[in-house]
Amino acid sequence: MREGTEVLDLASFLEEERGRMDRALSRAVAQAAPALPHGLLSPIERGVLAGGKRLRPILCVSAYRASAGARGGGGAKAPEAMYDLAVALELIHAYSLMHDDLPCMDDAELRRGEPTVHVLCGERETMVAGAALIPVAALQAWRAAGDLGLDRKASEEAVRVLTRAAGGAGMVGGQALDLLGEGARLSRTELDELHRRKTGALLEGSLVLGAVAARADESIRKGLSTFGREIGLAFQITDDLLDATGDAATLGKNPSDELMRKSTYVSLLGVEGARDEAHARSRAATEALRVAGIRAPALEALAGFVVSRDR
Ligand code: GRG
Repeated sequence: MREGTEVLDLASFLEEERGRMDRALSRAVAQAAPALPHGLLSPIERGVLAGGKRLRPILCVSAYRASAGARGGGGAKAPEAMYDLAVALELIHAYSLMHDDLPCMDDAELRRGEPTVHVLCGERETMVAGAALIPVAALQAWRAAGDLGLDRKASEEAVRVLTRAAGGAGMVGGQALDLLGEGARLSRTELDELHRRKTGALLEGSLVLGAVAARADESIRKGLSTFGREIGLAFQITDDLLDATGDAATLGKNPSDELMRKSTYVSLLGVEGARDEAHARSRAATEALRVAGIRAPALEALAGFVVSRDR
C-alpha cells in the first residue's frame, strides 16, 4: 500500500498490516518469554498470537504515517520499531479480552471462532497471564519508543498515552462502570460515557500514540484524537449491532448482550437508529481529519471499515 496513492485497496492493506503486526507480536512475546514462569507462556501465546483484526495497532501506524505526511514525509514507510510500539496496544487489548471472557466476567467460551483462553489453559492461569501482559505492554512501549529514536520526553509521553488509555480513566474504568450498571437501564449519556472509556479510550489512544511517535504538532494530534473518539463510538455501536443481528459462525463468538440484559445502542436506538448513528460517527471521524488538514486515505478507509465489518 502506498499512502500517497488516491485509491486504497483496503483488503490487501489490512492483510499486509496484519501480517506485520503478527510478526511484531511474535517478537514481543519472544522478548518477554525468558522472564516469565513457564506456565504463563501458553495462555499468553494463545491470547496474543491467535488471531484478531489488529485494528488498534493498524490505526496507530496509520496515524503515524498521516502525521509524518502532514510534516512533509508523506508516503514514507513506517519503520519496524513503529510496529513494535503499536503492538503494545494489542498486548493491552489481548489481556482485556482474556479477562473479559473469564467465568467471573462475561463467561464466554468462544472467541475468534476458537475456545477462549481459560477454556484451553485454565482460569487461574489466564487471570495471571492477562495481568502479566500489562507491564509487558508498558515495557514494550518504552523499549520501542527508544528504538524509534524518540527522546526521553516523547518516550515518556508514549507510555503515558498507552497507560492512561488502559487505566481507570479509560478501559478499566469503563469496565468498572459496566459492572456497576449491570441490570440498570442506562441513558444515552451514561452509555456514551461507559463506552468512551471501555472501548473508546484504547482506540482513541491508538491514534494519539501514532501522533506522539511522529512528533506531530498539537493541531494534528487534536484532529487524530477527535477521529479516534468518533470511530471509538462507531466501533462500539457496530459491535452492539453485530451482537444483536449476527450469528456465532460469522462473529466467531456467541452473542451475549440480550442474555446478559445489557444496555446497548440497539436497545436504546433500535437497529435502524443504531446503524444511522454508527455511520454518522464514522462520517464525523472523517470530517475531523478534513478540519485538521490531515490527508490520510488509510484512516478514511478504516473509518468505513469500522462500521462495515461483519465480525
Ligand atoms: C481488571 C477484571 C479486569 C478487567 C480488565 C476486561 C477489561 C478490563 C476490560 C474490558 C474491555 C473490553 C473487553 C472491551 C470490549 C472491547 C471490544 C468491543 C472488543 C472487541 O474488539 P475487536 O473486535 O476484537 O477489535 P479482535 O478479535 O478483532 O481483536
